[in-house]
Amino acid sequence: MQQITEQSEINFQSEQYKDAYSRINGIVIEGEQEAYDNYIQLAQLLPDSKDELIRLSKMENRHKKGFEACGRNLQVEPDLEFAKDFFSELHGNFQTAAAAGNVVTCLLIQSLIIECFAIAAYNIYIPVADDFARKITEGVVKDEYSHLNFGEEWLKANFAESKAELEAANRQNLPIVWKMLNRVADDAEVLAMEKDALVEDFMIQYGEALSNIGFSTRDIMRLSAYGLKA
Ligand code: Y39
Ligand code: FE
Ligand code: FE
Ligand code: FE
Repeated sequence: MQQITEQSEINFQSEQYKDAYSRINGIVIEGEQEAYDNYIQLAQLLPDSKDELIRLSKMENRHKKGFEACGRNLQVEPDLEFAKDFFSELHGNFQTAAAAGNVVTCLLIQSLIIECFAIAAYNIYIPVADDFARKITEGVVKDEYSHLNFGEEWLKANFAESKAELEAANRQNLPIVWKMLNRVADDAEVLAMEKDALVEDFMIQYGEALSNIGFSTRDIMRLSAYGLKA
């Protein structure tokens, strides 16, 4: 496939690659750190699932260490300041929801939106990654599917009571994902990650998740359309 050709053309040591990598690596390190924090907060909000959520938080901490090693391997300094700003809107919405006890919104933000974003990004990255980062990312993406699955199962079990809050949280947060994707598209392209492929993979994961939770095809179309207006 085309990716094989592209991969052989990638110079992981070029200044252009390392410059773009400093921001993308910063995003994944900060993202994993925030995911760790979010699962600890979710453990407090959902005492019945506390042990499971603490287990997920520990996986996020391992992911962070793995991606820090990827940056070191390429001699790249992650741009964590950029990354904090990159996540600030979703971060703020999660904190507001957590403070209000809106656990459904917290789950939509972390376990659906952010996990689907991670799965899409890691799936698209794996074929074009350097050998070291590919091995790390292959291990990480398997875990991310299990995190998405936690959110799906909980929301499926509580679908009727969660539906209205999910709709509102989707409307509030999905447009933010498109802004984030647009913001990172040029750097992703330098890493041979195509924006169209990221969007496609995200929409497939997110649509499947909404379907597994109990939304109809018609609902999924309507919910997905909020992103497009960003
Ligand atoms: O659950 C998780 O581990 C998610 C926090 C990690 C988010 C990773 C976000 C990846 C976006 C990278 C964008 C590259 C195009
Ligand atoms: Fe993770
Ligand atoms: Fe995760
Ligand atoms: Fe390309």
